Amino acid sequence: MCSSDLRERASERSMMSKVLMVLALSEALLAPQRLTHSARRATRASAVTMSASKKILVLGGDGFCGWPTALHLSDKGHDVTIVDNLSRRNIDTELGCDSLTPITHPEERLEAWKELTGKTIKFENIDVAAEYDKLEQLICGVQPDSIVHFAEQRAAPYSQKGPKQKRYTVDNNVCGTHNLLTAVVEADCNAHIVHLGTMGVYGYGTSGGEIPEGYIDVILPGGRESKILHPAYPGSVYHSTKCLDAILFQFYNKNDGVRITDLHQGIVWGTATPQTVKDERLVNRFDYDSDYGTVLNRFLMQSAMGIPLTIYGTGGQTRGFIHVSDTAKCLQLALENPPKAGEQVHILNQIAQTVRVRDLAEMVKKQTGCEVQYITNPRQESAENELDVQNQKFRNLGLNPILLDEALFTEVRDVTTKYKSRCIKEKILPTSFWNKKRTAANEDGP
Ligand code: NAD
Ligand code: USQ
Repeated sequence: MCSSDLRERASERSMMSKVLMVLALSEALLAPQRLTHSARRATRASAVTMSASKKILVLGGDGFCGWPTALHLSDKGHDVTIVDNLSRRNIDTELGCDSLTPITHPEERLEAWKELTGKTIKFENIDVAAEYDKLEQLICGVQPDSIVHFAEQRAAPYSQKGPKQKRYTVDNNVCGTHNLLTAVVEADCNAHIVHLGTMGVYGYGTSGGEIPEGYIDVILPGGRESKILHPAYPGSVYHSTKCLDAILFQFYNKNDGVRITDLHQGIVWGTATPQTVKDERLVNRFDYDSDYGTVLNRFLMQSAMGIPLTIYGTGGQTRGFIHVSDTAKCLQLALENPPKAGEQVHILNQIAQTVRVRDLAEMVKKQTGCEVQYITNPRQESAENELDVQNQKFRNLGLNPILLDEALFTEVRDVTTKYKSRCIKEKILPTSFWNKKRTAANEDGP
C-alpha cells in the first residue's frame, strides 16, 4: 500500500473516532448505565483531555528511573500510583550487592514525600508479569489516564549471566508487557501507555547513517512504499525483549486501538533530581556493580574509590546518554503529548548526546586524575562504532537536555564519596559473559 493510502486510512480512522466520541457522549447523556465497551472507552478519553491533573500508574516506580519520575509527576500535581513487586531489591540480595545509596523502604519513601509536600503517592505491590488478575483489577478500578511502564529486568549483563537469568528476563519482560496491554483492553481503559524502550533495539554496528526515530520509509518488492519499524538488531537477551515488546505494541495498537508511546532511551547517568534531594529518605538508587551499574556511573564511582576505570576492550563503543532528571522530564513531555486515537505507536529517541566510552573515561580522568585500565571485553559487541541518532522529536517538544557537564560530574562524585564505605569492591569486575568464547577470553586475563 502506498503512503498516501496509509495517510487516507489514518485520517478515516481519526474521523471514525470523532464520530464514535460524539455517539458515545450522546449515548452517555441518554442512558449512562447502558454504555457499550467502546463508548465507555471513548467517553473516558474525552474526560481525560478536559482535566489537567492525570491519574497515572507508574509500573516499576521503585526503580532507578521510576522513583524520580514518580516524584516528578506527583510534584506536577498528578495523581500517581506506583506498581512494583520490588524484584530489583530482591536481585540485589541474589547478587550479594546493594545500591550504593541507602534507599529506604517504599513505605518510608512515600511517607517522607507526604510529610514534605503534602502529596500522596499510592503503592501497589503487584508482579506485573505473574499477577495478571490483580493488574487488571487495578486498572479497571483506577481507570488511569496514563500508564508509564518501567517494570522490566533492565540489565544486559544480568540477562546474559546464565540460563536462569536469560529465561527470567524474557518471561518477566515479555509477559509483563503483554499482561499490561491485554489488561488495558479487558478493563475498557483508554490509558495512554508510555513504555521505556532502549536505543539498543537498533543495534550498535556502525549504522552507516543517522538512526531515525523508530520507523524507516522503505520501498517494498514491487515498488510499494511503506513505513516500517526500524529493523531490530539487539545485542543481548535484555535488548531482545525490548524488540519483542515493540511487536506487541504494534499489534495491540492496530488491533485494539491502544495508544502507545515507546521511548528509545539511551544510558541514564546521574542519580539525583530536584525532588530526590529534598530529603535523605527520598534518595534514588545508585548501581555500580558490573551487572547493573552503567558505564558513566561506574566510572564516577571507581574514581571516587581510587580504582582504575574499567574500559572494556578498546573503549571504542559509542553510546547515547541522558541524565536521570531529563528522563523524568521526557516522561512528562510524552504524557502531555499522547498519540491521537487511531494513530500508530509514537516512537521517540530519548538521548541527549552520544559519546565514545574511552572519551568518557578521559573526561573523568581529566577531572579526577584517576587511572584507567583496559580489560578484556566480557560482551559480544562491536569494538568500535559510530553513532548518529535523530532526537528532534523531544527537542521539538521543548526538551533542552543536560549535556555531560563537569558540575554534574562533581555532584555525582559527591554522592559516591559520601557513600563509598558502602561499596563492595569485589562487585566491580565483570562476572557475566556474553558467550563461551567471551568467557574463555576473560579467563585468559586482560
Ligand atoms: P530498575 O531495575 O532500577 O527499575 C525497574 C523496576 O521495575 C524495579 O523497581 C523492579 O522491582 C520493577 N519490576 C521489574 N519487573 C517487575 C514486575 N514483573 N512487576 C512489577 N515490578 C517489576 O531499572 P531502571 O534503570 O529504572 O529502568 C527502568 C526502565 O527503563 C527499564 O524498562 C529499562 O529497560 C529502561 N531503561 C533504563 C536505562 C538505564 O540506563 N537505567 C536506559 C534505557 C532504558
Ligand atoms: N562498558 C565499559 N566499562 C564498564 C561498563 C560498561 O567499557 O565498566 C561499556 C560496555 O561494554 C558497553 C557500554 O560501556 O559498550 C555501555 O554499557 P552500559 O552497561 O553502560 O549500558 P548497557 O548495557 O547498554 O545498558 C544500559 C541500561 C539498559 C539500557 C541501555 C541503553 O542498563 O537498561 O537499555 O543502557 S542503550 O545502551 O542505549 O541501549
